[in-house]
Amino acid sequence: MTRTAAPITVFMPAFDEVEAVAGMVRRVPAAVLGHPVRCIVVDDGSADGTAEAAADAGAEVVRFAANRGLGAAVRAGLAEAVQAGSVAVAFLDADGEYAPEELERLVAPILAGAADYVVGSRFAGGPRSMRPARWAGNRALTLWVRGTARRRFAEPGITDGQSGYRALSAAAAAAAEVVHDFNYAQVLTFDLLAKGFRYAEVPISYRFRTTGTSFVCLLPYLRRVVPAVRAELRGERSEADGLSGDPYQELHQPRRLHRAARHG
Ligand SMILES: Nc1nc2c(ncn2[C@@H]2O[C@H](COP(=O)(O)OP(=O)(O)OP(=O)(O)O)[C@@H](O)[C@H]2O)c(=O)[nH]1
Ligand SMILES: [Mg+2]
Repeated sequence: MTRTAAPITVFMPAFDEVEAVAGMVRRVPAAVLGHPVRCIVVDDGSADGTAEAAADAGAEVVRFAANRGLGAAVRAGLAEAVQAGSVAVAFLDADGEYAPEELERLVAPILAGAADYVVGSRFAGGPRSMRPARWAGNRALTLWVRGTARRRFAEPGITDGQSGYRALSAAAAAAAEVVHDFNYAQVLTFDLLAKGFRYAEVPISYRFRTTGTSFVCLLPYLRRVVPAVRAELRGERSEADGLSGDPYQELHQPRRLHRAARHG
């Protein structure tokens, strides 16, 4: 690796994940494909010591003073990665469901110049342990996302609409807009497809969380997600969601806990 290699930034949105977050941070590889890897935890107003555990494990921590939602956390992580001049940015849940060791799979198509937006698919043949109800919900929602992407954007290849493991090129990260604070899963995909970024999928492993509490509850989830997807497809941008004006405004609000060097 040369001293001048631009970093890959990996961030994990985390809300009350104290049991899992430190282990996840320690599993992030120090370098991938010749690029140093920066690890950031975006702490979404946790009250259980998540931010401190992440910092002690060596992550940089961006901390919201109060809980804002997964979409807001991902927006802030993307902005932080762009500001740092990252060659690629990846993000994954902090709850242990996805494997930091698989980072290279996600960023390789981006570094090879073959894709701008890579989604790790849990339904592409990798080892998977998922509860039946969650499997059914994911399959149904994926059919919706897949059909919409095919009709609206001529993208037929989506097999996992809700994956929590994704990677973006520097250009895609700079252009990405997450239209609501609650979530990013579907709206980020439609946003990037609408902007012409190249989509790719790679198989990943998955195992359902064994710690913490899930944020997904189907009906309330749909009540928030469906209107946001409609707004995204209509091209609407909401001031309340922080999408007008300064793209870095998210970063001016969170409090930085402290920075720690992860490797020594
Ligand atoms: N619960 C919750 N999680 C958030 C929030 N903001 C960020 N997160 C983090 O976002 C990630 C995804 O949330 P999860 O609750 O795991 O969502 P999920 O993976 O779709 O659902 P499960 O499969 O049940 O874990 C986790 O790392 C959370 O800690 C929030 O406002 N609420
Ligand atoms: Mg999860």
